[in-house]
Amino acid sequence: MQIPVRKISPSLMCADLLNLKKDLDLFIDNGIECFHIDIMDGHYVHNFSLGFDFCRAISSYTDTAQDIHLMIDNPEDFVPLFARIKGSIITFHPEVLYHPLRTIELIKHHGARAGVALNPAQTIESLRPLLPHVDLLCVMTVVPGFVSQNIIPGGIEKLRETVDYVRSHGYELEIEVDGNVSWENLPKMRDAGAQVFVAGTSSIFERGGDLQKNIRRFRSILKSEK
Ligand code: S6P
Ligand code: MG
Repeated sequence: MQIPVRKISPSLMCADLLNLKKDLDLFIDNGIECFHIDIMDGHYVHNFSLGFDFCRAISSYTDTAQDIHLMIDNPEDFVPLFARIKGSIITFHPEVLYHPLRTIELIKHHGARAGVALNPAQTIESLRPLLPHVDLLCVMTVVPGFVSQNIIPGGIEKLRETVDYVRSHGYELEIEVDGNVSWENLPKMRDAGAQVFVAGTSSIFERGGDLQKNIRRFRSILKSEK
């Protein structure tokens, strides 16, 4: 199987919303592959972030794919809404559902690609029945809900073991890593075999940083080999 190119997925929750257009233009000019959009409901996680109107506004401005991360209860209720975003991949947390396979089907039925997230408290084996049916596995290396957290203890090892498990079983899906993808952790996450990297406050959007320089720096780390 050919491993796809490594992708940057900037977490727009971490962007300066008062300067969003400037940042979007920079990302688009740099050929960014997708935008990571965190959706929270105040129930599944104790926070609120972005919403459907935000996705729609981005979609009216650019065709860049949206990597929509639903950290919400009852994700199936909102699939038809988010699937309206062209080129979207919709990732949900399967532990909130009795019948996650139905939600995967629903996402596909509405024309989007489907992803599932692996919580720090879950093992990859628990998601095994879902893996043949999804396009993306999002490995969380922080507990979902907030930006600027430290990686969970053993996060890199868990990512590596997860990648090895998925590849050794031959599942053809992209593996994303989300949470504290920092300058320090990024090379280790790359070497562990992740393919899509959620870039937030600990790298691309670091406080006082230069976004253009940070995009180049991120890319050059992704292009280097082990
Ligand atoms: C966390 C969320 C993530 C964050 C990302 C922020 O609940 O799902 O996508 O936006 O982790 O990046 P950083 O570098 O601040 O951890
Ligand atoms: Mg996320």
